[in-house]
Amino acid sequence: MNINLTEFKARRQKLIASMSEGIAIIHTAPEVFRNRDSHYPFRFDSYFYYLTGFKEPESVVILIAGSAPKSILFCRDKDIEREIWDGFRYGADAARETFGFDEAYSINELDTVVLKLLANQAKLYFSLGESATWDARVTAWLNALRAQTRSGVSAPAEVYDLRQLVDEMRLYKSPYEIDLMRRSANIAANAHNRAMQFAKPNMMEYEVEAEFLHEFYRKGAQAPAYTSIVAGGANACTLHYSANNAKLNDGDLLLIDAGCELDGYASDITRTFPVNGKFSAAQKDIYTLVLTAQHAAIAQVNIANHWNAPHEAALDVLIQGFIDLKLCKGSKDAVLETGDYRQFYMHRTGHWLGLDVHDAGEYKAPKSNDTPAQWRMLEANMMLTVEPGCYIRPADNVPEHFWNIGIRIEDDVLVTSHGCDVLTLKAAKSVADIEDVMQR
Ligand SMILES: [Mn+2]
Repeated sequence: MNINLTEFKARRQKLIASMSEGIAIIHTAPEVFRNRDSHYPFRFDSYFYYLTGFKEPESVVILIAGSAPKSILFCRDKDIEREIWDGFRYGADAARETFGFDEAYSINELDTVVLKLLANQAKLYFSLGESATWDARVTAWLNALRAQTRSGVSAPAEVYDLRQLVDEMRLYKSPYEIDLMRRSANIAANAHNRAMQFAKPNMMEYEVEAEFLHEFYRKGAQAPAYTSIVAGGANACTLHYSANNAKLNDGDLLLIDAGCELDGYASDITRTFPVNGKFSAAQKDIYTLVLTAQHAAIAQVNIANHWNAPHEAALDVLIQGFIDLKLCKGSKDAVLETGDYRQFYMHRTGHWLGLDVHDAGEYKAPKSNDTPAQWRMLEANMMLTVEPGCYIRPADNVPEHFWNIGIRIEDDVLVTSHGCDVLTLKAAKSVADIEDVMQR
């Protein structure tokens, strides 16, 4: 296995530098039973993975800041008997060497070693509240140290949320991360094109979903980045539709929100296309509106703008369109003010993207006591999605030819020093390109 040692070491060093003093404890995710003897596929914790590159369950990394900085891994023992059943494990020694830690121990030694490491540290960085099990375990360690006060041992007096420091780091993607995310985006974009070529009237939604799994796995992605939404016709108006078990009707649209995870990094793409390969007039009206809104939003992704500028641009286009198409009544300002547009567009226009599909990072700049929080400025190497949509459920105030049209168009966008870079352009998007791909 090829580990980018420099990358992961640099992340740990950067976090240690921003801690300035104290100790950080970061555990990976628990294994979860699906049913008797059978686990859900294991997915490491994103914070733990970000700092280690280590994918095995039952692992903890401890970082020590200050005059003698150190990174220490705790992991499962080498165990030939277990490896016969479950597969390869590094064991402490090989993991230390391969992943570039200063020290490594068996996870079975954590409770004893951690007390020595925690003793007399001023600050503890930990994701308090993330896991009740770990909260209790860390609390027990702190109490064990407090019980030794009379022998001159002290427990950390201050506990900080580790995530605040790491979230800021995760928000800015390194060249290594950008390269991975480009590859993740490419796999997903090709899968969307594949689905457009595959889908036909009278197929089931899950048949199209299977095309995504096929394309993801054969290109080396380890998993879908989230539960794929494959929503034909009216199902597209259910934002988090996941049943994927209905028939695709001639004349309906098919909305697919699907992306993959490659070495931990997510892609997140939505495309909407006609099941029979040809947009109807009403479908084309709404599709063109959403696409225009998306173009307007993407045009706002640059370092001169704050986080909310793309959303505001999309909303401006959508509201004008809703008025023109007689979906909303009144002036643009009035529709914005009353929020009447929410009948058709009820979500925001994007989110950060990275290890998590809804990635870590604040959307507003830290507030001080006297100024309210402001949307943070976009900066180079931030990665976000741009995904306006329009969902029209049957209603008395809606022209009937628009009923059950649900459309979302979503791309993954990197903020650059001179504008932005859309990573997912390969997935057909214009009416002409979609109809063309579907002909082939
Ligand atoms: Mn998304």
